[in-house]
Amino acid sequence: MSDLRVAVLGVGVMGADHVARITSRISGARVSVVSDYITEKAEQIAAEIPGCRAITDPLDAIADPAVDAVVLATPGATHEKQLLTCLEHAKPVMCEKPLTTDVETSLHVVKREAEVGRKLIQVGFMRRFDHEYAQLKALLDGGELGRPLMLHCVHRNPAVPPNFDSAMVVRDSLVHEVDVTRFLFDEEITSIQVITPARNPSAPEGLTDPQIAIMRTESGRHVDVELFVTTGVGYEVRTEVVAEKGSAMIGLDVGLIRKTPPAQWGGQITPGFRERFGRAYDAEVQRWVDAARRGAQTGVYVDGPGAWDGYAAATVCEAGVESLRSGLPVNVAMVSRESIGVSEA
Ligand code: ISE
Repeated sequence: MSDLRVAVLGVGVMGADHVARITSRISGARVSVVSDYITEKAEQIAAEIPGCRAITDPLDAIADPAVDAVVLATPGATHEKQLLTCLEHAKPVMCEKPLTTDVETSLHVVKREAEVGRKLIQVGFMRRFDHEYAQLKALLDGGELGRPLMLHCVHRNPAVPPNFDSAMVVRDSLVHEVDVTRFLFDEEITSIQVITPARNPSAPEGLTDPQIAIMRTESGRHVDVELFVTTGVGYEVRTEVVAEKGSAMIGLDVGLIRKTPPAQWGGQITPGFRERFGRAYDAEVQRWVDAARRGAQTGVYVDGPGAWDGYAAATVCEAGVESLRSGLPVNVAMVSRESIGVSEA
């Protein structure tokens, strides 16, 4: 089978990482096209990869005959059009979260994919590919802990880019715990409340940080998440499930522990999400490449969260942003899969 020829759209931090990953660590794929609104950046990257070209217009890049599949690492606001173009050309696409930036456009994409009749869209919720989350999921599914009841999460970033606003804490950071909740518990989130404790005086002006999100699922399970994106310390993502017959926690970041004079004890904290989830991104992209290559035989071009999961996350985040403004619990409004003809598989 020949290599999957991939167009990477958006070669900022995540896109450039994906180019490097596909070029050096992923088997069965190569980058044939790159595109970025900063043309020189795309041209510079293309020049370093044999057989790769830069194409300025992302929609032209998708349509190009030298492209079999697409990775979207462009800003969220451009995703809808790019995803619809991928569907129009029946090209498998791995889309960095968010699917789109609001519920209406996410639902439109889900419906369009259902009309096309092929699962072509995978959404980059990379935590599902992390070995610790996979272990936790297997433990819960194995039943040893009995019925899971609660999820306590911590999501701390050392810092965020200057454009990061209070709603992005929900849409960009909490969105991962939204997906983790749906992944671990296999059910939808029905309500969310975002409360705002005393503000970190070191947070940039206008950024409400920290925030606490409280969510409830269909069967009444409780989820709480501490979101603190300006700690100045390191990247800390912890997840603890409390179940009927015990509890389990991941994300303790216990690497090497050093004991040094005078009477000191300590180790290191992972600096950022690219380091913490680097192996998960590799696994995510490898599995997507394998599924896209097999797609013509199987009819399924993805292996992981799809457009429906992107839509579900968008509905919870929209309710979360509303709650952030009012301080009150907000019910999540989702259409049912059946009503729009979306199958489970
Ligand atoms: C960032 O966009 C990510 O996706 C990271 O995983 C998350 O931890 C961070 O808060 C987001 O800003």
